[in-house]
This record gives sequence, C-alpha cells and structure tokens, in this order.
Amino acid sequence: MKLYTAKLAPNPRRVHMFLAEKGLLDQIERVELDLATQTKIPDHLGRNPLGLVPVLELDDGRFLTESRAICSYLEHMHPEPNLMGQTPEERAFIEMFDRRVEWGVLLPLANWVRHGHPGLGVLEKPQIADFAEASSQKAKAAMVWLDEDLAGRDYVAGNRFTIADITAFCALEFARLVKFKPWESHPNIARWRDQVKARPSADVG
Ligand SMILES: N[C@@H](CCC(=O)N[C@@H](CS)C(=O)NCC(=O)O)C(=O)O
Repeated sequence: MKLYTAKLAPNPRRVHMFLAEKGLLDQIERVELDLATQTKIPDHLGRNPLGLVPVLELDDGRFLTESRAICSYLEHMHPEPNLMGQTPEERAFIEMFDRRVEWGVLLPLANWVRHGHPGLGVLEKPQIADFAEASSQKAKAAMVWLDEDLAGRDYVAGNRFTIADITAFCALEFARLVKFKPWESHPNIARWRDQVKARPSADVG
C-alpha cells in the first residue's frame, strides 16, 4: 500500500495521526505531493479525479480517497487499538461526533485558512476575503458548542480517545495558520487539547 499525501494539510494529517496511533506509520510508504503543483496534474487526477490528498493506493492498484474511508479501511485491517468503536452503538456515536467535528469545525476552519491566508492563494482561486470572514464567525461559534460538549466528557466522542479527537485536533492545528487559538479562551477545549497534544501521534505532521 502507498499513501499519496502532503505535509501540513489537515486531511492528510488525520490519516498520518491515525496511522501513528495504530503503530503503522512506518509500514505504509508515503509519497509527499506538493499541493501547489502536483495534485491537479494527470498522474494524480488518475488517482483522484478531485485532485485531492490523501489517497491510499491498495495492493490491487485501486485508489481509496476520503480520509474517513481510508481510516475505516485501516481500522478493519488493523483493529487494535480501536479508534472507531467496538459495538454498533459505539461505532454510530463515534461516527456522529466525528462527522460533527468534520463538518462543524474542520470545514469552517479550513475555509477560513484557505480563503484568509495569503500563502494559500495558490490553492484557492479566487480567495474570497468575505468568505474567510464568514467562515471565521462560524468556526468561532463552533468553539462554543465544542467547549460545552467537552465539559461533560474527556474526549470528543466520550471518555476515550477516538478518530473524532484526531479530526478535531488536526482542524485546530491547521487554524494556527490564521493564529486562531481557541484553547486560550475555552477551558474545556484547553484541557482536551493538552491531553491529545501529549500523545506521540500529535507530533506527526
Ligand atoms: N474530503 C476529503 C478532503 C481532502 C482535501 O480537501 N484535501 C486537501 C488537503 S487538506 C487537498 O488535497 N488540497 C489540494 C487542493 O486544494 O488543491 C478528505 O476527507 O480526504
């Protein structure tokens, strides 16, 4: 298997962190692509017509895209440690929380960064300042419910670390590019982030 991926980008980082938690980081070859020049060319469009990373090339030559689908596949192939739930109920709730932070936290933060950071103008054409501003408002509002959610439990999806923590953590790390540090004003996010940041997988970019 081979992972087409990129440094610093939040979705590839989700998969890197997931692999690190599974102890698989060094077992899968990683091919780093330059997002500015190597994702919208025929070679990569052949792997993913959307021209995005991550893409996992399976041993039979098929290309699996979408971070969560890649993680689901890895979870089935390497069930321990469990990151996506053991029982039908647990799996469903972890998926619910993971999608909640993917759409409610990662999406507005990514749009804020992509439309608001001058360095990402090469990927986002046109960059729309008003959209960056609107996305920043949505992201800030999301921090309120995330902080409230985390008041009642240790991790995003319950009392143990799961894929939902990986998604939320990678989203917040990416937002440091626009100097967004919600842990400075939201105590439950701060406590949760400290716990996640202490894991070795958090250092994998
Ligand atoms: N829904 C996809 C999103 C993938 C995605 O947006 N990847 C970004 C990096 S985080 C990318 O490849 N960007 C390249 C570009 O915008 O040209 C997933 O979960 O994997």
